[in-house]
Amino acid sequence: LWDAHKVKKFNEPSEFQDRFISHVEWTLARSLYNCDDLAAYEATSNSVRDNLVIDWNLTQQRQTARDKKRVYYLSLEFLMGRALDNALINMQTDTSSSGESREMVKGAIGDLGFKLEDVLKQEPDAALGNGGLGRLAACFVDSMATGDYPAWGYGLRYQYGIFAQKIINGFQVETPDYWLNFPNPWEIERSEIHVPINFYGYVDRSSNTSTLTPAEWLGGERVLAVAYDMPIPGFKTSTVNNLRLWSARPTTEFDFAKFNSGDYRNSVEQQQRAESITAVLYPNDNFEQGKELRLKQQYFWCAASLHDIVRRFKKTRRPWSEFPDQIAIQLNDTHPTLAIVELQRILVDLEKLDWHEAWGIVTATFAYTNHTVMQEALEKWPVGLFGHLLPRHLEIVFDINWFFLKEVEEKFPHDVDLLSRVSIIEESSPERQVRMAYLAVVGSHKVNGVAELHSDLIKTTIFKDFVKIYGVHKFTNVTNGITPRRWLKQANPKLASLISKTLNDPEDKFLLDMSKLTALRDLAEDEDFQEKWNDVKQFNKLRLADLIKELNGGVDILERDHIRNTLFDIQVKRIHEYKRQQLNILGVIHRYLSIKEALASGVKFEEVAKKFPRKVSIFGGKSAPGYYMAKLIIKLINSVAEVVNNDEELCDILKVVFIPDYNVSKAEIIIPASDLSEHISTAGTEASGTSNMKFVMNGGLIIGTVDGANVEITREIGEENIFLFGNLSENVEELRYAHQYQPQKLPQSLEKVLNAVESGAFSPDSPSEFQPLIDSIKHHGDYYLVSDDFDSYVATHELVDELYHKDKKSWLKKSILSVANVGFFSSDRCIEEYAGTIWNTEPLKPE
Ligand code: 26Y
Repeated sequence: LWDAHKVKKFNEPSEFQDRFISHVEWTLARSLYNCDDLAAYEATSNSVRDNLVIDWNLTQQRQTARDKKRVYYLSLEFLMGRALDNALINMQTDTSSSGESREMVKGAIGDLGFKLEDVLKQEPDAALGNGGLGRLAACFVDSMATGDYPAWGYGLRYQYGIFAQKIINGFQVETPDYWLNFPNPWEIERSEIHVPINFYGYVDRSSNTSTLTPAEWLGGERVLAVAYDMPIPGFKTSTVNNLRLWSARPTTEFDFAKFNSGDYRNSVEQQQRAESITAVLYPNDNFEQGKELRLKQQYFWCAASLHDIVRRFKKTRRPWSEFPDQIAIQLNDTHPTLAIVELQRILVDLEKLDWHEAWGIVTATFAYTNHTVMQEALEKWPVGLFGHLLPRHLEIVFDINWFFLKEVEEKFPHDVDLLSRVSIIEESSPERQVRMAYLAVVGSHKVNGVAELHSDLIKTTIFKDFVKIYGVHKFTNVTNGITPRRWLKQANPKLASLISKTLNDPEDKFLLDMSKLTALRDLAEDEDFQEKWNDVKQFNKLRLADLIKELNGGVDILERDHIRNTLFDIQVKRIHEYKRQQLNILGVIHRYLSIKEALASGVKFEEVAKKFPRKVSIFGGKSAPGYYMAKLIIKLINSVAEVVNNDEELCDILKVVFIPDYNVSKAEIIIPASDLSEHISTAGTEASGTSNMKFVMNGGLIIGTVDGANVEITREIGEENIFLFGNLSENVEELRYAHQYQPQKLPQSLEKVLNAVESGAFSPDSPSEFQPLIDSIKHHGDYYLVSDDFDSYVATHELVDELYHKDKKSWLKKSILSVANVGFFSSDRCIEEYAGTIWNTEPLKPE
């Protein structure tokens, strides 16, 4: 291996300072006397990046030289957040290990007059994702590097990430997130790595008439995919993996045909359109729209990634049959399913392999992760649109389907119903559609769900027929996880340091082996320890109060003196009817009305305050721009906040806050501050949830339904340490059915709440403003079962209040036990399971 004998890392403060100053002078062309926090951020990041690049190069050389099986994680979303703090936590120098380098840099830039915290805040979030699926991909690349897996991520370099959310008059307003305003030190442009990508055109088969034999795909539009690489450092290892994001560029090819026909301007314009392919991330989460540009993005990305993967494989000069021994490709949902078709095309059309041999290679290479059972989130593409954009790929899909259906027919003769149910092509009107989830199942050797309940559900609902066809072993579960580096050490340094002191683990090894946390069990009832634990929570609550104040134009909403005995009740996630923020806010209204009623009937304030102790309900999350109901829920939350927060009679015992523009960096402040967080989806709708794990890892208790990973969280931390409520998933269908045939019978409690909303209590100027929300519960079948779960939700909140305010010790005990038992939810465990049961790969340790 190449020896980095000339290129040296910085190892100590003075070396860091030299590097920092060099970057100020030469990279930024500024002087230290004219260096603000932003420039300091750029210079620090470039310096850290220099160190990472050395290990990045060594890692890549090692992976090439050792020629072990590699993993490619294909995801249209990587919700990375900020990189610098994370790099400082993970990075190793030659003389110091992970974690220490952060302290070293902090001191070194401190001596130059900068505060690390202020410098870190300069970094814009890399917000290249919508929510859970994108953040999962980000946690996974962290864990793959930490576990020394030879693994790359492949995605798109959107110029605009998820929109920034502003709240204006209570409504969500979207503004563009142009995150590349300043030089981005975390990406390395590889202009030399550019792949031509084709669209449209036609198929030429000359003499061949069978679609199964090689064909040529000609004509159409051509753009270039240019690679941008982001270094992904592992924790306590010198492995630095790669995240490769593709950006669309015009080709430099000159269109003579157009030029000769005098259409020069048009040909330039068309070229310019190339860039629009990677301009913007689609802001839908769990809702499919079927836009052509989205399919174009998907193909652009799949084709570029596969070309890259195949090129790397061909350099090894191995036979094609060894492709699946060398390469595992994981599909993050159906978004990259075209990669299956593209590999088949490469093997048959370009490499001239026999169809069946090619298909054997393809299916042995791919595996597919499903993240939802909800119909509206399943991708389907109209055959016409598909064939227009990708004519050859459509033929291949038809052929894949033909062989698949033949196999089904042989196994289950004369079952025409079955054939039409499982066909990759849906015979729907007005047009046939390609069912991407079925294509992904047929083209993969393993399909996994993301939590036990969810993995069971996919086998009995959307993929039931496929279990019959392929057997149950094609389907498996890998329960999601989160990286404790970002979600404990980085987000909650105070808790991490209390833990490392308590465990006598100065090097933070517990962040690699979370089973070490079980030692905290013995301290769960130790009063001294409880007090320290509580102090950390208090610190984090104050930190969140500061953020809320800042976002509120410097005006405090929460009284500092009362924060210690105010319950912070938090629900932050995408706004979606199935996640039921409406249940939460209706619960808040119920509490408000109960307080008002008690006061009106003459009960003394002290008595009321005993029954309804101090609480702040905090919300945050974005709605898809076109999702009317979700936007109305945001408006309702803000309208309730307006009324409640300004009601002086309440003397601050209840507050409501909507935090605008929830994102990864805000999550790092919000999550550690929770006493209680809400994970209250209609049972059977939330595949896993991952913020539930983040809250537990930060010592927050959970109120939740028996849904997604809440089930396993309960198993791990014990049912006495979680507040579960509501109907079970097995009863959901029945309840929905009942709603259709008998008019909704609402519990009285909810009736009262809805009447208040309908009377305009929160929208005096337009009483009917929230009618659509009320109607969906009262008159349109209450699909999300708000009415069915309302009373048990309210009752469970009463238990929460009681415990938090009357028995703080047992609250703290539950909080400590939660963290002690959260180890299972490290994404390191999760990646090990993927490696062992799906990828068949092993770590490649630096020597
Ligand atoms: C089809 C397209 C519009 C689409 C775009 C984004 C479809 C889905 C998504 C995003 C889905 C998503 O974030 N799903 C979440 O994945 C998490 C990680 O597995 C789960 O924890 C969470 O329950 C699930 O909703």
